[in-house]
Parts: sequence; C-alpha cells; structure tokens
Amino acid sequence: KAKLVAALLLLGGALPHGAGAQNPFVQTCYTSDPAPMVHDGTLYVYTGHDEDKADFFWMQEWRVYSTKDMVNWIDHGSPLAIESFAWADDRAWAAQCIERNGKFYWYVCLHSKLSNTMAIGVAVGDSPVGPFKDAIGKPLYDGSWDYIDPTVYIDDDGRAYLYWGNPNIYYAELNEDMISLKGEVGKLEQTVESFGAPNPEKRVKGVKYKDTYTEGPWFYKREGKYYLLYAAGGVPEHIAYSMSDGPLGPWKYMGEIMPLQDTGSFTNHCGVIDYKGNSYFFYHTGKLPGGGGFGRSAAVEQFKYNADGTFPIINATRE
Ligand code: FUB
Repeated sequence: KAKLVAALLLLGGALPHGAGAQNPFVQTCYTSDPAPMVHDGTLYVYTGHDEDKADFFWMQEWRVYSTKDMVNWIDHGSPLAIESFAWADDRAWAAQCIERNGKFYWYVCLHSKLSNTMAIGVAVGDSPVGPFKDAIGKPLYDGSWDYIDPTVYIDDDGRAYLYWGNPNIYYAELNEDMISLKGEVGKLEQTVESFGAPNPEKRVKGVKYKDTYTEGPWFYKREGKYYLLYAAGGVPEHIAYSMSDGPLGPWKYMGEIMPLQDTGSFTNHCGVIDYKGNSYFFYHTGKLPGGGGFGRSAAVEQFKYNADGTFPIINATRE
C-alpha cells in the first residue's frame, strides 16, 4: 500500500543548482540506481533496494516512489522482485521503466540461473506502479557478467533502443512490442574521443586516459541531441557523459558531470529527467545513517543545462 515516506524541504536559491530536496529523498530504507520516469503529471523513480548491513549487492527486489512536487514522496513498495523471474535467483540490480501504448516495460538486470552470469530481463505492467510480471518468461538477453544496467529510450520516430554493460557498452534496438530484440546486439567501439578511453581490453595499464566508461548508462534525447551518461573512472565512480547527433553515435566524450566526491558510496548511478519545467539529476550516495557502499540511497539535484545543451558540473548536496 502506498504511503508517504518523506516530506522534504524546498530551499530555492540555497543550493548550487537551484531549488532542491532533502537528500536522500527516501529515508525509510536503502535505495540505489534511481531511474526517473514521468507519466501523466507524476514523476516516478524506480530504484533497487540495498539490504541492511550487506557485504555485497545481494539485492532481492526493486521499488517505486513517486512525487508530484519533488517535496512529498509516496512509497509504492516493491512491485517487482527476483521471485518475479523464474529463471533468476539473485542480484536485483539497476533497472529502468518506460511506457509504450499504455503498458509499462521495466528493464532489469539480475543473476540468471540459466547462464550463471548476469542477464537482462523485462517485466510488464498496466500501471506505473504495477503489478508487474515477467513479460516473456525468459531473459531478454543472457550470458555475461557484462550484461548489467539496461537503459531504454523510445525515439520520436518510434524506434526504441536499449543500452547496457560493464565495462563494455552494448546496444540493441527493440521491436515495437518492447519485449524482443530487433536484429543483432552491437558493442560500441570506445575511443578517447567517444568515451575518454579505448575499449577496456585495449586500455594500456599506466596510461592516464581522459576518462574510462565503467557502467550504469543512461540514454535519452533532448532538443535534438542524444545523451549517454554513465558511471566512469572504475572504483570509485564519478558520472561522465558523451553526446551524439544520432541514437547510435558517433559519440563524443563531453567530460564529467558529477565529479568524484565523498558520497560514502564507491558506486554512482544516474538518471536524468525534465519535470514541470525543471531538470533533475538523480544519483545515489551512502549518506543515510548506517549506509555506505552496499547501503546506498537515491538522491536528486535540480540543475540547468548550459545554453548549448551541455551539462554543468553537479555536486552532491545535503551530506
Ligand atoms: O546496484 C548494483 C550495481 O551497482 C548496479 O547495477 C551498478 O550500476 C552499481 O550501481
């Protein structure tokens, strides 16, 4: 049952990026890998759920929160969990939900019993808060520890794309049904110009690159430009990004967005969205009491794009 989890202060002007909410914005449990989605005037955030006192990402469920004002958040509980996928048994890691033709498709990654590695799965529901069920009864794409952190976007022409991967970046087009892949899966060629460093297997030990893609891609288009944001730099992670004029590149490395800082978490994972005329950058920290690298909490900063569509530097607040 939905319940109010936090009434947050709106402090316009007090923060470097304008009005913002108290972080972490969920104070009742650990939430990771926040993925925002706007539907019908409401902003939903889909998260992972880090367990108390965990020594790894032994995560068992995903959760949903919503707000209409960035101040008051409603907890919609956990409408999707490892048990929802008969072929999986652990690691309910980063995920993203999107709407198409009145159905909600939630792309997740989790540990596959079939391959004994990670896989991408897809759940479907009739509402943004579920109930959700495994849409196909099998993995959408299975078979490598690389296969984590799916991000999904439907372009203006109706073509839908998935990106995912650690430390390689994979992509595929989805069919209109959103539950099957169209054509072959591709692997992006990472170069210094496109992502700050060559493909992981071509990186030379000891060489200082501009940056290194790690995981957690977030893909979208805004005002004609395509964005791929990601966690970078290995461990610990910061957030960097690349931009393109097309959905599949060529990509241009654009630099850091959220530099390395003392967030109490060695991972970071972002999601970006425009809502009610403002832009928001979601990420996670280890800042809830008792939290840390395996006890993370979703946080958000309001920001303004630069006039040319590039990002300002965004720092974590409310430590
Ligand atoms: O939440 C588990 C993993 O940690 C995610 O899949 C990564 O992006 C990192 O945040």
